[in-house]
Amino acid sequence: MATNLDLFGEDGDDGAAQGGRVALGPQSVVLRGFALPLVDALLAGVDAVTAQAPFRHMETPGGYTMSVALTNCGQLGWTSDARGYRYARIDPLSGQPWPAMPQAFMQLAQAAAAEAGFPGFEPDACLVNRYEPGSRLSLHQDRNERDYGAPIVSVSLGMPAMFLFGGDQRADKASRTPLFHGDVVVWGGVDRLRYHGIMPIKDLPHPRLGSQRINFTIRRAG
Ligand code: MD3
Ligand code: FE
Repeated sequence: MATNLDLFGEDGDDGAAQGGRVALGPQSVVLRGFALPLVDALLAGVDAVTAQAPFRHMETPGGYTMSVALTNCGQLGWTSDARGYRYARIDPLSGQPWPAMPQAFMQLAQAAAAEAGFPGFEPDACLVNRYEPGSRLSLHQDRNERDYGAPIVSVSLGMPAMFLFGGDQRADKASRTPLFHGDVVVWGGVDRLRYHGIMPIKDLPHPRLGSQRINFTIRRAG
């Protein structure tokens, strides 16, 4: 019997059922459904953040507009413009500090990090991404954070996405793993600088969030 959801056809490993643990690499793991008990509080947190710092499409240094819309909360927020990528204390749109990190984000991130073998995680930044059908994130590394010793915790809500996980070089072959509403992924250690991305999002409307996917990544940036 096929027990796993097969939303993506033949070439994806849909992983374990809800509640499972799927290793993506030596020090990265998908915690299926780990965020489900906290979804109400997490969505209230996203609403509180975006009321103060709305989603916006940033420009890349190369002159493109990102298809993913983003915002931030916490002491530091990731921004991109013609001058480059960086973390900043002030939201360039409002001229104000980024909204505080909701308590539920912090609580979930610390619990997930500990569960994945990274106790004592003290995040200071959270990048919130919003995908609409067709939005994608091309292969990249996350290297604007000061200390690569800290893990990154990611929470997926809404429509599913196909996550691409490559190696330490852009040309390394990437594996594909679907991420579903409520999944939490923790990346650290030897996997921290691996290339990764998100394939164009299919329009499979989610009962709670409609035609969007929200992903937020909780980090130690400073
Ligand atoms: C693997 N976001 O915001 S989360 C990003 O679903 C980003 O929105 C994707 O890549 C998303 O930078 C993927 C997963 C993620 C985040 C950081 C990583 C995977 C990572 C850092 C190192 C290795
Ligand atoms: Fe990334």
